[in-house]
Amino acid sequence: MTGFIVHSIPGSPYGRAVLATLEEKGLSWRLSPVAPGTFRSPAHLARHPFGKVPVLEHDGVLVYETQAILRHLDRVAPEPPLTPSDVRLAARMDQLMGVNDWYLFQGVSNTIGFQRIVGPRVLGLTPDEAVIAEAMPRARVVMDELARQLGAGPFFTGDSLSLADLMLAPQLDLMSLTPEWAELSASHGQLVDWLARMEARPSFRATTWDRVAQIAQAAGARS
Ligand SMILES: N[C@@H](CCC(=O)N[C@@H](CS)C(=O)NCC(=O)O)C(=O)O
Repeated sequence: MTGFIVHSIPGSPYGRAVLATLEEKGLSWRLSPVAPGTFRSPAHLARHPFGKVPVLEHDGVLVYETQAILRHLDRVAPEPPLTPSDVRLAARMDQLMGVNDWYLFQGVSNTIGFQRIVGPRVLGLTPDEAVIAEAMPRARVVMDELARQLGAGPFFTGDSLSLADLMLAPQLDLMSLTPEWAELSASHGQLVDWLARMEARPSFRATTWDRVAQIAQAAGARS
């Protein structure tokens, strides 16, 4: 199989979901780092018309939108399967990937995670406490629902790792770096244990923010 190129940046939870999925599949990949400030460059807009990361380049095909990328990887490299064969569990996986995009990322991790971690670390911004406080009720709803869906686990769709775990873990890993995590996770021990198990996987250890930053530095960021 020809190589996989991932256009992304260190610290991107969506980018990490793609890299961790490639690792879980045992596929070799190359990072093409997108330089900060160049998301709207003609070169990057040609890959992603909405100016975001990640973008997967494989076999002459460009795929953007993380859900599409993960499903593409699961089709082109079927082993190990990361979509449950049971249709009810597959529906749960799809639902959770939607929850990740519409309720965990939008309004929670792109707010609390950005204000606390990404903004200060990448852009030198000071957290806006009012914006964080306003996001907390949404964060509590998301955490309650994720804990309910996980149940006893060990994974979101039961006994086997799925694309839902690989999408959700990078976002929750970012959230776990914030001071708000203590309150948000206090009554969700099983979710905390699941996150610890995900972070301990070789695929996650190989794709930490620091590790991807080292790879990006070696590759040299470009637009
Ligand atoms: N729906 C997109 C979301 C991608 C996304 O928002 N990526 C963030 C980084 S994690 C980004 O590109 N942010 C830059 C920006 O919004 O300008 C996906 O699933 O890939």
